[in-house]
Amino acid sequence: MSIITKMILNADAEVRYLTPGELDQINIFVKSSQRRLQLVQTLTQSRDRIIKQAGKELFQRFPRLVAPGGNAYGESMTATCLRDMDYYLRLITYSVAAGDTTPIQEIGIVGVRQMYRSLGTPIDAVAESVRAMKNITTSMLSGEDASEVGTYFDYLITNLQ
Ligand SMILES: CCC1=C(C)/C(=C/C2=NC(=C\c3[nH]c(/C=C4\NC(=O)[C@H](C)[C@H]4CC)c(C)c3CCC(=O)O)/C(CCC(=O)O)=C2C)NC1=O
Repeated sequence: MSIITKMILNADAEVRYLTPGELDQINIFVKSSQRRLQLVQTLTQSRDRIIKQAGKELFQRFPRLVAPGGNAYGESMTATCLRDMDYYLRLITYSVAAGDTTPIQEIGIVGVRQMYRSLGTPIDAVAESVRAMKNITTSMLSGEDASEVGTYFDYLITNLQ
């Protein structure tokens, strides 16, 4: 759901027209679209580097994850862990495109706690992997791009803890 869809649903639920404040928000969203799409492109192009580096930092910090008995132990489990990180980075790009946290929330947060519990995956370590991706990503960017993408990473991290 984009920020515009969300506003329309909210207004319709209250059987009212869009307010001047909402129109202002749409205006800001539309004006920033070129920058945001460029940002999505940058993140998409850098995904391998971001995930590889963040994975390295995660396993250095929590070596027990990849030690015998750890949830990401063994080549295929480690690859699945990195794949989950890729999933989350992809959801971040959806939210940057939509200007809204809904994609992260609906695809990546609802039900995920229970799922990771049943897999024996420590969710705090998943949150840590997202934090590592955030640090790498924001260090590649500047200004509005860094702060915007940082907001979505923070939203995800908070909801994974
Ligand atoms: C886009 C929404 C979405 C998410 C989030 C998702 C996650 C997801 N991660 C899974 C497994 C897994 N996830 C991990 C991840 C990790 N283990 C660790 O120790 C680390 C902390 C962490 C990496 C940061 C691992 C190792 C498995 C395999 C566990 C197993 O098979 O026992 C599985 C089980 C099925 C499978 O292996 O594919 C799902 C569904 N799938 C989705 O469609």
